[in-house]
Amino acid sequence: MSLADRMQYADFQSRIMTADEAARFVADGDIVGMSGFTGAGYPKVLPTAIAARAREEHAAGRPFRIQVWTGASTAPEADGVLAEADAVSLRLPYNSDGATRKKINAGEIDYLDLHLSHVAQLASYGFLGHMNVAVIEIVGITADGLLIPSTAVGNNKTWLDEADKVILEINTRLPMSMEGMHDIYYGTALPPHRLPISLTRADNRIGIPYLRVDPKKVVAIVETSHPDRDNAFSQPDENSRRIAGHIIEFLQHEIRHGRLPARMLPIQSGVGNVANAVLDGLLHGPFQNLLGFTEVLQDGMLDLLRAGKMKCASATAVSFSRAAYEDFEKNIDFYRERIILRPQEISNHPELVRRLGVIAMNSMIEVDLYGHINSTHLMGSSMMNGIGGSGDFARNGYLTFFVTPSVAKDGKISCLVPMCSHVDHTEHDSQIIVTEQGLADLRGLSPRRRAQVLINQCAHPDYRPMLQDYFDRACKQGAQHTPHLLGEALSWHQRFLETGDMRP
Ligand code: 0RQ
Repeated sequence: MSLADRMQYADFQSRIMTADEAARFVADGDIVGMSGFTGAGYPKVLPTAIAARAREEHAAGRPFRIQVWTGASTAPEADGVLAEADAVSLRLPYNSDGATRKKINAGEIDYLDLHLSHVAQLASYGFLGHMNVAVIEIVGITADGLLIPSTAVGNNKTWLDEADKVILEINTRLPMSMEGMHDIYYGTALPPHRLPISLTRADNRIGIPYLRVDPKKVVAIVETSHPDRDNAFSQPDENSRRIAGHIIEFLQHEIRHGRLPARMLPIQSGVGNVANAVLDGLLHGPFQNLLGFTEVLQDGMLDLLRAGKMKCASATAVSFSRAAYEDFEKNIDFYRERIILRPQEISNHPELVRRLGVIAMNSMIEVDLYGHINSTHLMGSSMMNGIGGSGDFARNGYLTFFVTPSVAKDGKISCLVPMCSHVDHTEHDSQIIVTEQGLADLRGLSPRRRAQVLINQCAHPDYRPMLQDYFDRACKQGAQHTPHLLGEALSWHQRFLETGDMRP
């Protein structure tokens, strides 16, 4: 379908222009809110045009750097091109782009790593500064001037409300027939006027299928026809399959003991290969009529929907491999009935996650003997991606799983360590830890008991004696409630930095 067919609001005709022309509306120092969430729905051509603009300004000896706020991660053609042009001064709230990560870790880009459910309200409260421009990908505009969202909703509603100027990228490659899949909730007034959110099931709709924009703010409309990034997955490996097996066995055990309803509760699944393997495990597991209440809908959830094992999935974005995207597009009428894409302040809303009783499953980098979780930093200081939605779901879920292979880098790193080198989720928020070795159910356990269960169930055999030795000595040497040897607690990380291996 051509741009003319997708742009049915006559008033905007005169605002159609090239990306280079539209980039002129962005100035040095601006706060720019972009669409995009886990490699979907990000602007495809404006970032390159803004990057070119930055290079031009730099060559003329003038400064040009902007703040880039998104929903979550984008792609090399958004984050990557801007970082490479030194066009970004600050980035929030989540990033997985390599070029941007490098600059964040070098201290060249300021990075705010935020809970994804918090971002829209922090922006509306005015805590982060005033947004100058929003650059939002959509698939079309109705005759009434309503915007049909694309493959990610993220923070688009808030960016459109908050920004002074709006640039719309209409993506002619994505299906217009996504119309009706989205549920945009406009009930989040500022406190003290905020009301309870009337969503009582993961498959409820409580909003409208369109984004609103004040037509006076729209300064440019640009066409693009690039697909979303290919979010390819590797086939589940042996470790991922074992982790998935432990989780499914545990869920069945909980149902047998009456602690989990037999019809199950809505499922949240984080990003990455392990998370996808767990979904693959559910595909072959015994559960029927599942609901998804998650932030990103990956290939694995699409498989569950297609197989009829999952009735409906609520998320803020899809993040598919090329093959899964093709299936999504071909069977869009089927999926439109079964997928609901919402703003991330709703998909990840802590009160909804708690009330709906979501089963949260997220990957981590490391866990320590007492159940503190590091989701974001390698060896204490190097930022990997960000906390994303893991805290929104883990803190509030009915059951909270954190998963990881027991070792990384061919066994040179233990993912169960005496003390985490960085903490994103504390012992108060973690419940069930799973590695390929086994599952540690930490519910109801005091710190010392947690440590022993984690060593027994989750440690890799190469590291189990080292962990036991540390814990035994910590318990003897003047230990109190949470036994530690402070001089040694981070020595495994230090050894890795010095020798390339945590083992002596
Ligand atoms: O390094 O890429 O150099 O090989 O970390 O590890 O095992 O491939 O794990 O892709 O599932 O990502 C936590 C990063 C896991 C991700 C994290 C090294 C390892 C490898 C990646 P290489 P894997 P995954 C929903 C929820 C936070 C946000 C979140 C993440 C690389 O899941 O970003 O949960 N989560 N959001 O070798 C040093 C360790 C290590 C280690 C692994 N202990 N020390 N390096 N690695 N363990 C989504 C959103 O919120 C948007």
